[in-house]
Amino acid sequence: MTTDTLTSESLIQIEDQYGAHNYHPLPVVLSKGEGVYVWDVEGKKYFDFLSAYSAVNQGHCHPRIIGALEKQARRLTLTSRAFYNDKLGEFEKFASELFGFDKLLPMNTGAEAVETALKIARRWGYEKKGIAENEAQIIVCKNNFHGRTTTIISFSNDPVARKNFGPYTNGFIKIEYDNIADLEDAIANNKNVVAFMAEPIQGEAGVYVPQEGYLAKAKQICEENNVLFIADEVQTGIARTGKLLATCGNCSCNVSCEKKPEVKPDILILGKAISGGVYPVSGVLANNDIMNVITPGSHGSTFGGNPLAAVVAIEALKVIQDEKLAENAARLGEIFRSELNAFIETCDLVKLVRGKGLLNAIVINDSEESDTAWNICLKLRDNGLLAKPTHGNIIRFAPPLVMTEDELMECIAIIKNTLSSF
Ligand code: IF1
Repeated sequence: MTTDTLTSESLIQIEDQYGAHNYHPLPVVLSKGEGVYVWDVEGKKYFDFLSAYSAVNQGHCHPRIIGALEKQARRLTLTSRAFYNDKLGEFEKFASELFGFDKLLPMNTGAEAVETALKIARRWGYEKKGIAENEAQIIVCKNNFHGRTTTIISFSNDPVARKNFGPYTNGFIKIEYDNIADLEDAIANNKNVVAFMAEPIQGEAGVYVPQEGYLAKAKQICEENNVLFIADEVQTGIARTGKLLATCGNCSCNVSCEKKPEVKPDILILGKAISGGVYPVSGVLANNDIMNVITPGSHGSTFGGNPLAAVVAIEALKVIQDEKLAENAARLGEIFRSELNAFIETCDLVKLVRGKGLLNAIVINDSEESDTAWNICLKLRDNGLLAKPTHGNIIRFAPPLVMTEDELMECIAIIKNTLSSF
């Protein structure tokens, strides 16, 4: 029995039998992707409106990124960091200069990069800020999503992500997102705070965009209290929200934007689309006074900084710049939200639409426990568009940033027709 003759149904059954049940995917089995499109095993074509959770911002199987992958894959894929390789330095230089930091620490998954940032912040707290050993506190936001490791879910308040995975890692203080007073209080009441970590937009929580100026004010409070500001841009970064970075400090990218150095994080976490979804690549960027607390042998990973990841990431970042994907995301995002806002005036089913660039979501006018959002996604699938609810009644819409205006208008029509049919 070879899988290329199997139907979607039989492939789902095989996964059900032999695969751990750690996901509940929408029932569609994809076998091909190109740009904004994916095809299922029966050959049906869909618009991808999730982009693998914002990992394929450059579109599926971008030829330039695949070309870089193929060329390097025939030369050298992995050396480990026991030896140097000829691509890592180029990637570290390219990324450090593009995002405006002294150094990059390369890892593989977003969660590993988040863990790396937490370790750097803690060690910086002990060795530079003089916090007593093992007393470091890191402030995080309620309804955060930073990954699935034991430490990261230790500061999650999502019972599904946390239940029965204890004992949990200590040293985290939870505050309300988008609440400056909470941040000020947490810092004032805890002398051992070394860092504040936040997503510039809370993706999994339902694409919560904080009020204008929140990040800048948070950064300023951190600066005044010698607390590191850590931005988790694994999902919001790499042009997804209409700028190279959602925090968009004074980096050197060529995306035309007002330079707002006050929002520049002390530690920047990237993942997902830094590789265009072609290969697991993540990383942490910081300046020397912070990054140099990492000394030989104090952190690493087998695949972190491998030459294949390096060339794929360089090409994926160049595609973002060359194809002006941040500008495209900004422009199409405006169209998307204005079209959907006009539509929901006439549709009781949707309470609101929110987002930035091409990271958007609609809130369905039903309870979190209802399966309305799920059923809408099933109907969207039947109508040729793939999306998935985040929490209960919220559907995230995040197409690849290479989408054209015509394609977007086609998707908006599918969404409107589907919602109207409920
Ligand atoms: C799942 C969510 C999105 C992230 C931020 C770190 C990570 C993620 C801001 C960890 C990963 C992924 C993980 C995936 C689903 C997806 C997700 F729904 F879980 F929350 F995108 F919103 N920081 N997000 O969004 O990166 O280790 O996965 O490479 O775990 O179900 P990772």
